[in-house]
This record gives sequence, structure tokens and C-alpha cells, in this order.
Amino acid sequence: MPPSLVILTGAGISAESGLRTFRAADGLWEDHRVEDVATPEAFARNPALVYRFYNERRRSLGAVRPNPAHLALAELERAWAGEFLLVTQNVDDLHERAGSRNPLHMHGELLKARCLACRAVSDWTEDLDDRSPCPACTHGRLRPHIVWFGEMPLEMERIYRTLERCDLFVAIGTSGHVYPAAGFVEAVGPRARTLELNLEPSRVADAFQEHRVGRATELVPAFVAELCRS
Ligand code: BV8
Repeated sequence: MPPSLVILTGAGISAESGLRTFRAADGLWEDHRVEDVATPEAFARNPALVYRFYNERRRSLGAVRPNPAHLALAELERAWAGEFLLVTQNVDDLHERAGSRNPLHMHGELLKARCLACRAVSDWTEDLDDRSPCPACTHGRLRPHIVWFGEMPLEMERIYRTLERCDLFVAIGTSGHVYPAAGFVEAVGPRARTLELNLEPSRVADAFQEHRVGRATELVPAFVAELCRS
């Protein structure tokens, strides 16, 4: 049975494409703590601010491109004989644009909107505001299809099932601040090899068997080449 591989990516894999990470910005946007803007309460209290936060980030996607780390993961997926699951905390589309077939966006996606009335999730590339009509039911109000703090991330059952049976778990460019993603390394089965690729040790580095320190655009292509040779 070919080995089963789970990869978890965070903002650090998109940093060298020019998308700012949460930690690098000290978790700030326009002097707001991200944890204070990316919440249902913030959306209820000041929807215009939250729409603007995501409209700016959605617009910035046009100016960035996948980097060699994203491309290497897409190449690995094509070459991997066993089960392959790419879970990303990122809401950008750089994995898709690099050729990854089915990245699992556990925290949602900038390029999708969710209807508050019919709950349909639709592709959305333009600015979003409280007058944007739901493409599915035409009357509902839309919110960004983003998992905010205090909300349940997407497809958690599927993620935990795959973690339990994986042979290799690799975390790339994630600080280990945000749960439940930071706890995934503790959810793997007893036989799994665990590896962290990061610019600096994450908050949960001690839970990993192996660590490689450096930039994703160097570490990930080298690691993929190593896996493809073995
Ligand atoms: C949940 C979408 C429960 C938004 C995100 C009080 C109330 C409720 C919950 C909590 C609470 N207190 C704590 C919690 C749990 C909370 C949490 O963990 N909070 C933290 C702040 C303590 N978690 C949640 O709320 C989660 N939900 O718990 O639900 C529940 C239970 C039952 C029923 C209902 C609910 C939901 C969390 C999801 C929040 N949404 N994203 C948006 O994007 O706007 S999280 C957001 O922050 C990102 O998606 C990402 O996940 C996270 C940032 O983490 P990273 O990706 O790791 O990025 P970061 O900048 O931190 O680190 C970058 C790393 O890259 C660094 O290590 C750096 O060294 C490295 N790096 C930089 N450059 C490079 C590099 N590495 C390599 N190469 C480079 N070039």
C-alpha cells in the first residue's frame, strides 16, 4: 500500500509570493487586530469594515503569483502514488493556480461568497457588499466564504480521518498559533512521520519529529525532489 501523505500549509507558503502573513503584520490590519476583524461579531457590528478587509485582500490576488513552493506541491501531488491531501489555512488561490487539484481550504476562500439566506456558496471575484445579490436565491445577502475566529473550520471530519491514517504529515509555513490546525500534528497515528518546514520553529515545533528551517521556496522544492527520489 503506497504511503498516505497529508500536507498542511499556512500563510508562510504564500509570503514569498508577496501576500503578507498574519504574524509578520503583528496580526494587524489598519490598526485593527485580525482576530477582531475576522469574527462574526465584527461582521454584525461593522459589516462595511469586514467587507472592505476582504475586498482588499481579494483584489490583491491579481497582483501575486504562485511561487516555487506552491508549484513543487502540485508536482508532488501528480507524482504521489498513495493518498494525498493538501489542507491549507490560506484563503488565497495560489495552490490552485500552481496546479494543485483539490486543496482543502479549511478556513474558506477569498474567491467565494456564502449566502446568509440560502447558505449557497458561489464563486465571487468582485468586491462584495451588503447589496451584492446571491447568485443562487437572488434575494439573500452575501458574506465572505471565510471561517472567522469562533467558527468551525470546514471538513474537519475528513481532515481528522485522513490524519489518523497518514504515514507522513508535513506542516509548511504555519506558526502554530491558530487551532484546530495547530493541533493536527497531535492527531496523526502512531506510525506517522512528522516534519515541519518553516522560517523559524512554530509554536508547536516540539510536537514534530523533524524540522527544516528556511524559506519555503528553498525547502519545499528540495523536499519534494527528495520524496520523488525515494
Ligand atoms: C474554532 C480566515 C471552535 C480568516 C483564519 C475564543 C473564542 C473562540 C475560539 C477561540 C478563542 N480562543 C482561541 C480560540 C480558538 C481560535 C484560535 O486558535 N485563536 C488563536 C488566535 C488563539 N480558533 C478558532 O476560532 C477556530 N475555530 O476554534 O472553533 C468551535 C468549536 C465548536 C463549534 C464552533 C466553533 C477558527 C480559526 C480560523 C480563523 N480564520 N483565517 C482570514 O484569513 O481573514 S485563521 C488565520 O490565521 C489564517 O487562516 C491562519 O490559519 C492563521 C494564521 O496562521 P498561519 O497561517 O500560521 O500564519 P502566521 O502568519 O501565523 O504564520 C506564518 C508562518 O510562516 C510563521 O511561522 C512564519 O515563520 C512562517 N513563514 C513566514 N515566511 C515564510 C515562512 N515559512 C517559510 N517560508 C517563508 N518565506
